[in-house]
Amino acid sequence: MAKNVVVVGTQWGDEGKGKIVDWLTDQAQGVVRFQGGHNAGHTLVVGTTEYKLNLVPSGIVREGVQCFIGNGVVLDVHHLLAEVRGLEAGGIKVRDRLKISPGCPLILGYHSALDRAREAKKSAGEKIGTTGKGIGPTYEDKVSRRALRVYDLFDPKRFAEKLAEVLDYHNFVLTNYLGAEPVEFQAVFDQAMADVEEIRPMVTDVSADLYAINKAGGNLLFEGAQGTLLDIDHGTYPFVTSSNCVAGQAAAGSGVGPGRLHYVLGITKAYCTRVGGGPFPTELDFETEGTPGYQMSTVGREFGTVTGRKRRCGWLDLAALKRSIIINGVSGLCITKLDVLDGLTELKLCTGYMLDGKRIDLLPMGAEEVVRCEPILETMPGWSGTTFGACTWDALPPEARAYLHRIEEICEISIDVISTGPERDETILKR
Ligand code: 2SA
Ligand code: MG
Repeated sequence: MAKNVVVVGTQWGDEGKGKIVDWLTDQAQGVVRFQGGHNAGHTLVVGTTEYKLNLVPSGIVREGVQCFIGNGVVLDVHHLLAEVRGLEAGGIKVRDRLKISPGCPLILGYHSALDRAREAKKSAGEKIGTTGKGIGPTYEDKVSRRALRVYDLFDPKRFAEKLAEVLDYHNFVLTNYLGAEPVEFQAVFDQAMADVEEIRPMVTDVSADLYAINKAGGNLLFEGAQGTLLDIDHGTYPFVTSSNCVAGQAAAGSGVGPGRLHYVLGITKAYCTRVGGGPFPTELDFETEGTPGYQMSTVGREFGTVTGRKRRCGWLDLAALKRSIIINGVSGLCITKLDVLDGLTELKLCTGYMLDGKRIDLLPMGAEEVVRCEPILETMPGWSGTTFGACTWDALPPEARAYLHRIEEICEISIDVISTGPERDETILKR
């Protein structure tokens, strides 16, 4: 029987989902993106080659695997085609393996203009720190039913009419409210039309295709982007992205019924990072040499893949992780980048918070309360040996095993996979 697996980030993104999706793709016939857009940055290492993907599902580096961009993804066609060409120049066949839903809302020039102008207008403490790719404004258009979608590209007359109307509205906002320059109709229209013939052969009925793969006994992998704590509903609102990043979105964002999601793998980095604004209860100083935060930042090479921004770093937050496990229905965890903690004399785990004088065990909803959370930290001994590249559970130092066991105990979940390096074989399958 087909088995469909959803891979989601349980933190603020950058948990190392790309590597795990690539590793699991060995067992899958289709890999599906179901939310987000080219704000995602997924890095994979295969042999000596490093791939950085934004829109193309991480399954693409395995020959023969079909890759799908579901209706839940907001699509910058121009960016996608550049990514496709880049991969093809590196010898990877993409076009006959990549399928795109006709229902994806299009990211067009005015979306990034709006995104950047909105951020510029905010005061320092209010800034979300978006990637500036137009993600939020495109989801706004989708929800307010004025978005142009992929299928609109194939009817230029209708496309032009809709574009004129929507641009009229957005240019009013850009010039009158945001104090920015208007966006020219012709430039947006011409660029969209220039991409039409290249994208057309890749557009298919994704929901039906995924159903057919399952019917033939094939397995699907759903590749989440960003992370649960950036989810538009459940994250640290308003410091979130504009899509649902939780596992349930795999169904709505691709047209697969929720009964066909069989296992949810929650990807959790052995510490926490966050890029952009918003509360982060376990945040550490990551700029002073010799501190644990500095080690996370430098050894972990914590820079945004899309924007190059330095990621903020902190201890693993189990009160936040527990919240993620609940809302995703996580079946098992995969701990990544354990090796980054190698050599620290002691480690801390956040087991709950003090909020307004009371102890709580779960991350509360929305930024306002999270800002007031004081983490309750439990100290554990570090390990002196290395975990880098370990391929078996027994090869891990006892203190590393104790750290992992403590996570399982507090979160009442099993760790099924441990990633100890970027390469495919630097992975421990625990159960
Ligand atoms: P947006 O652009 O509207 O989605 O930004 C809203 C918030 O979501 C965060 N966000 C991310 N956080 C971590 N990783 C992401 N992808 C890139 C990466 C980010 C980068 O893999 O490193 O390169 O900076 C990602 N995408 C969005 C964002 O920081 C805002 O806090
Ligand atoms: Mg990333």
